[in-house]
Amino acid sequence: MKKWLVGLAVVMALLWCGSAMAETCVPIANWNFEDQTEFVATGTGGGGGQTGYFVGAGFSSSYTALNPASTGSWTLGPEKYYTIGSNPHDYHSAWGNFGAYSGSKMMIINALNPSQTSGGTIIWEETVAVNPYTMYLFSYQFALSHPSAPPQLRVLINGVDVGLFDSSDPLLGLEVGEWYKVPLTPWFSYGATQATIQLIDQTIVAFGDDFCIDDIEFCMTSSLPPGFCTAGTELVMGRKHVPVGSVNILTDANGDMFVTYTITDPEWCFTELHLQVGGPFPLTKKGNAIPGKFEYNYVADGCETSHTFTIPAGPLATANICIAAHAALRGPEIACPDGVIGSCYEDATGWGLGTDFPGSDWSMKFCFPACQLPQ
Ligand SMILES: [Ca+2]
Ligand SMILES: [Ca+2]
Repeated sequence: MKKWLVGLAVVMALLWCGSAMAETCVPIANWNFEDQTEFVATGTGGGGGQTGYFVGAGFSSSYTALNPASTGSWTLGPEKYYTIGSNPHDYHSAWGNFGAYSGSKMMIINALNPSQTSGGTIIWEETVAVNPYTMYLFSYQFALSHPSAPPQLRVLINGVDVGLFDSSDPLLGLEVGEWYKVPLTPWFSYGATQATIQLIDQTIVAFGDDFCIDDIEFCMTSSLPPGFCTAGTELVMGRKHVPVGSVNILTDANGDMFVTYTITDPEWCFTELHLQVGGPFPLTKKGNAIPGKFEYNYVADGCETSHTFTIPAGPLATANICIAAHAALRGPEIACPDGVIGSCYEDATGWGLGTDFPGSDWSMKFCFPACQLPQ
């Protein structure tokens, strides 16, 4: 292949990756209500139908669950009830006659009234595993089953309010039975490894406030929210700069910074980390960095492969930032010297790859432009 053709192919590949990345949202969960079929009845509800619980529903709710088999003109008449059914009209004669967004089932809800806020207000709740310092998007399909009091629905993730959907917005002009995809709500996980997602109604009236949801989705995306930015470098070992992992820096919209060390070489881990963000860097008279005097320090529980430091926002966030990231590395087990009892390992020094301090050792710092923070 001619050289310029190769070049063109590379450029095309990069462009392709760029556009694909921008739209990537890898589903980690999709709740379409198709699998929740088995219902265990434990009582009789205020509308005459059976109440109880769904087996393996995969979510929880503070609302009373109605048996989908308990169809009738008013079985979902009592407030703070829900079922998983195929048509809201099957459970309330005043509700719209329409089908699920996906498949044949949806969550059909008669939201709570003002006297029912005790015992929880959660319509739907689920906890899923997430990756730390990763962006997620949450969304769901919504349809009114009665025209009165279109609800305002709020999403909480790990107890934090992440978004409000107002189905009464006249610009939407939603009609009964019209499915609408609620705009994607971005959520950043920070250090969390789990996300507890809660959907609540905050309209809280008896007449109306009746609706259905389907295809709840929560997915991971490579995009970052506005005001966030990232930087990073390799974590290298020894004077020969052998790569063993990475040092990644994430700055959020508040200017808080998260510095994550990750070891990717399976033979190595770290026992201690020392981090200095911004100068002045503690140096010997000869100009070598003194990691033991850095501002941020971490002693591993034995030997670890990942750790994140949280650096609160400060004046640093307005300029170029320099970071010195040191790691005490431990490698493969080796024979112990005579007289030493126990386990012995190869050890080495690691630094975030950058430019050398003036001294003769190979201690380094690396610099990157600060985020442009919103004013
Ligand atoms: Ca469905
Ligand atoms: Ca109602």
